[in-house]
Amino acid sequence: MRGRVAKMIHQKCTRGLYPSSNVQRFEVPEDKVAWSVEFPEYEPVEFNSPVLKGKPWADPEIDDPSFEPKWNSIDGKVNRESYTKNYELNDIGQPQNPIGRTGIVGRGLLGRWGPNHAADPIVTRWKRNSTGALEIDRKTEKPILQFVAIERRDSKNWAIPGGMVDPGEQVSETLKREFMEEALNALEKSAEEKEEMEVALKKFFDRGDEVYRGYVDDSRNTDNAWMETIALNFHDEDGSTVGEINLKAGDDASNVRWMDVDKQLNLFANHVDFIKQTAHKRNAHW
Ligand code: RP5
Repeated sequence: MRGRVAKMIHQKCTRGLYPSSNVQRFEVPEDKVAWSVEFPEYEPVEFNSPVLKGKPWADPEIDDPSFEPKWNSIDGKVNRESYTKNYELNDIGQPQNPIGRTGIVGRGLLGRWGPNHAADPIVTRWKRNSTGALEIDRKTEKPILQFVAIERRDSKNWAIPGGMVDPGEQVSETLKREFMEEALNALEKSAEEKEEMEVALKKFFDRGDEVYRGYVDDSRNTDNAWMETIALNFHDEDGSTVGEINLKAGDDASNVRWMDVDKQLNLFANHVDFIKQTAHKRNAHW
């Protein structure tokens, strides 16, 4: 999987404005993305968002004497390993993006130098008509899958309701927690309601199929900080459990809904690749 992942990505972070800023990326032509290709004109600006200052979830500045990260390792509670390969450090000791140039140096909006680990829960059910029968696509003659999509509050893009793995947190926990926060508005529920939700979802989230593990083509990536994720598919075959749950957007999501899976989907980062893998795995319409 590793080689294929490296090839298909880096399309959303090589030109244009860096998100939530006026900072322009140095344009990187496709054939100059790889570090192994000479690009003497390359002079990207540095951007470290002020929102990172003093945040408990963010690393200190790279030259902070108290900062002694263990690169390419599990560093205490922080996973600094990359799913792609061992990344290198540049001549001032910053991790180097394993895929290549992004037109910007520093951390941008990302908390960690190097890999920033996320998890993406792909919750699916079959699309059904009013009688409960499966809806079949006329062209591909395959049943249509639906997944729970959220609209991100930051970019307004539709996306899988994923989120960052907290320090020391198990990925299986992140997957459930992010789904509950973004697609079920768990942060605004009472302790009792949350407990009920946990019980109802526990079994469902116990069994997931991994569809992706690797680098994410996220518009926040920089030459020294980037997103990586594990995406798991949780499928409700007869639509009787999560397929019937009451969705409500919360936390970083401004909207939530069941979305039909189709190759025309336009989603945040390279989430469409994860959905495509899911459709193939379930032998669904694509
Ligand atoms: C993407 O950003 C991941 O695939 C995941 O969906 C998301 C995590 O970042 P936040 O939603 O926490 O901003 O790269």
